[in-house]
Amino acid sequence: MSNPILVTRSSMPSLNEYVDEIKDIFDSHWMTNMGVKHQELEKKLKELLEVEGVQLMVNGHMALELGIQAMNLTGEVITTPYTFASTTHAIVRNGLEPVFCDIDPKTYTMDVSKIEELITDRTSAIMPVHVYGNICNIEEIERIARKYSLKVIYDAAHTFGETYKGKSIAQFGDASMFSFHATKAFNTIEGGAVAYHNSEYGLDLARLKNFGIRNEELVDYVGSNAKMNEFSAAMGLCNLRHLDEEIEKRHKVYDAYRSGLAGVEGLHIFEVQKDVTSNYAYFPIVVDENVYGHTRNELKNILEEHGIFSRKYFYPLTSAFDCYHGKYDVNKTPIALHYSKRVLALPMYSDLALEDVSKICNIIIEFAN
Ligand code: T4K
Repeated sequence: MSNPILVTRSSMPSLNEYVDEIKDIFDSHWMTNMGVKHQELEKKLKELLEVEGVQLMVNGHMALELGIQAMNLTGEVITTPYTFASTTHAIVRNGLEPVFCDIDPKTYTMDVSKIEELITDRTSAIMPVHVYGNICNIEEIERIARKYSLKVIYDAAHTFGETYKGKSIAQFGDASMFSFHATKAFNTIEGGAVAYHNSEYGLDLARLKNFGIRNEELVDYVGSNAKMNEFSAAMGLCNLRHLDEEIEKRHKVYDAYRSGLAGVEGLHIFEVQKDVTSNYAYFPIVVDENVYGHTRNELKNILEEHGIFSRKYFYPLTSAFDCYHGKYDVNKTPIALHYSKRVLALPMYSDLALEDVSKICNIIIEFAN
């Protein structure tokens, strides 16, 4: 293969479409601070996500940090270690204690049967993650949250555009955070959002992303600066026009992988869950080395020798990060630990040629014992 194939490749509109979209920014010289592009994108996302409100942010991580801050949480937050650094860091950077729940071996989202045993009188919220395109057991999380009066904020970084039982994924929980990073199925270059149902909460978020400023003379929150700029919002407006097409192309890549890898013993592929419309954000496989004949790391290396760059999303568990100095015991989440050592995200993006998918599949098949 001549050109390397990376784990993903940003989707972009045509240059002309983007230039058209940013022309009025050059006319007005209004580049940030909730300008017209920002307002228009928020309005469009609110409609698409079918929620009371959406606050755009500079990235998904700040959306998560401020989403938590606006909830005035205290003590402990039950979450998952099987995620990107952002989820756990957002809890810790809010002065809260993450309490790690193990994952479900089918979806790699939080194992809801293990949540209640982790609840203490210090627990204030649950922060589950919809992993890849797999969504959490929403009904059970809602039941538990109601029973113990806990807030629920979903890390929905991977699931923009998905629906569950015909409803937008953003309708569940008190709030959901989405990432619009360059590597996501929908991107604003860098960007993110919090979607919510309570307008008071939305007002707090709007202030928090703008230094806590209420008006010219009143600053009554210790806020941050997390405003999305107009060029990012313009990219979002362009990409939103192509969202359906983007997901459809990813769907074709997903189908090509599925048929290409069907029957390879020792590899697990995720099926789209019942009642879910997927955005096909990632294509993870799970390698059982005893059956496949090679470890996940060996497979990653052989792919690299062919110029194909996969990623270990998610390894290591966030609870094992050096910055936490061994504070959390990874053995308390054995299922998450097990799969973090075996999962490999293969290249996935809308422009990935189907013949490249078949080459990748053939390398994986030939490498199997
Ligand atoms: N929660 C969860 C569950 C998340 O997965 C994430 C982000 C967040 C929260 C936080 O959201 P943000 O604050 O990021 O909005 C990438 C992304 O940077 C990150 O957004 C994402 N999750 C994570 C799963 O993946 P890296 O370190 O793997 O990215 P990087 O730079 O290695 O890029 C991967 C590939 O993407 C490259 O090999 C090529 C391609 N690429 C990359 C960039 C930057 C492009 O085609 N264009 C680009 O501009 O983290």
